[in-house]
Amino acid sequence: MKSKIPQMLRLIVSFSMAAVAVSAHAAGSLTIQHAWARPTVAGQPVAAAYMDITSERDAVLLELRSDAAQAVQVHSMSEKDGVMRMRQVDRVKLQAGKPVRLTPGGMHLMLLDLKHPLRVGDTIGIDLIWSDAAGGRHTDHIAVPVRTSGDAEDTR
Ligand SMILES: [Cu+2]
Repeated sequence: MKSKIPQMLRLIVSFSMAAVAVSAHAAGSLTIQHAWARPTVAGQPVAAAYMDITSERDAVLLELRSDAAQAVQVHSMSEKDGVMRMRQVDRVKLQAGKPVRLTPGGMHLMLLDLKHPLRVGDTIGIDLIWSDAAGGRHTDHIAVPVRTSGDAEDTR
């Protein structure tokens, strides 16, 4: 009988650890705010989209998809010799609790090869595929309104 007690304790410990792991998994998530995409000019196959992304835990944005475009990239902006240049960013690090702001003039999403022109009032879907330190792969789907300006630009 005595020898069974440590065994039971081990079981209880492993059960409670499993419970912690599950709840941490469920709690980790992305918060996306102020998402919007610009309407396209006729004939333009690309559009920019903006949003604030905050992760509860350290995470990495791996990939983006949209129902409105063949491809979605993250671009950074830099100025060189008076010319603004865009460069693709492969993986965006999301530090726990620190918002990554995608804004006009800064880092932004680029929707490439649009399947149809984006008009004010439209809503497009964007999937954010990200992974956390534990290696889990998650997908967040968001609905992004097409509008001519962000809803919170003035407060930034
Ligand atoms: Cu761009």
